[in-house]
Amino acid sequence: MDESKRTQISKYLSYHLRHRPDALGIELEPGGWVRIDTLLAAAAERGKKLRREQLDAVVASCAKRRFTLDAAGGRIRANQGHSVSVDLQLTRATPPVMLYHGTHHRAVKSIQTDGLLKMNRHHVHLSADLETAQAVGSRRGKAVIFGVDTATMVEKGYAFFVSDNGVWLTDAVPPEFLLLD
Ligand code: HQG
Repeated sequence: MDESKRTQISKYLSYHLRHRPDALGIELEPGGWVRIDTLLAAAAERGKKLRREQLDAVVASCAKRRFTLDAAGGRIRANQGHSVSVDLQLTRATPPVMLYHGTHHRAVKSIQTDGLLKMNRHHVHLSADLETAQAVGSRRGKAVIFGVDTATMVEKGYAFFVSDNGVWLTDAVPPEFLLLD
């Protein structure tokens, strides 16, 4: 399978597992899980030919590890990034003392005023390293990177979660915890 086919399948899976399971007539189980045979059958009914080997190859080759298969290999989920209401069964974790959020320059003023908001996802997404924050921020134009003083946030009782693919998640980051170079 070539790169563009993999990207196309990855987008198809992200769209349905994070945002529109209803478009396939399926429901996410707690944790965001979907039975793979149900998913493939629903896709086939709608004219989308997707084979189990292709799905496995996309899951295995995704550098961002967007998807996880359960231990038995019967179910798949997106690790984060959902907009549909689902309990991802995340466990609370203590983050590194500083995390990063990459955004585009047009959002900076608004973020400095209102802090980081989850917008239409479940959480604010934060990265443990600058390179990832840079890549996330450059998706929509010139990237600007905020540091997040997670040490102080933890002291004050804010909750953090980490997804299976290492993305740090929290409800919101008020402006007083944001640092900009
Ligand atoms: C911005 C991708 C104005 C925020 C990425 C971001 C990531 C504000 C946008 C993952 C704001 C939301 C998540 C405020 C936040 N005023 N703008 N007060 N607060 N924003 O896509 O973090 O490829 O929902 O800075 O790589 O960009 O999907 O979040 O620019 O890991 O796997 O509002 O999505 O991964 O955008 O990206 P998003 P994000 P995938």
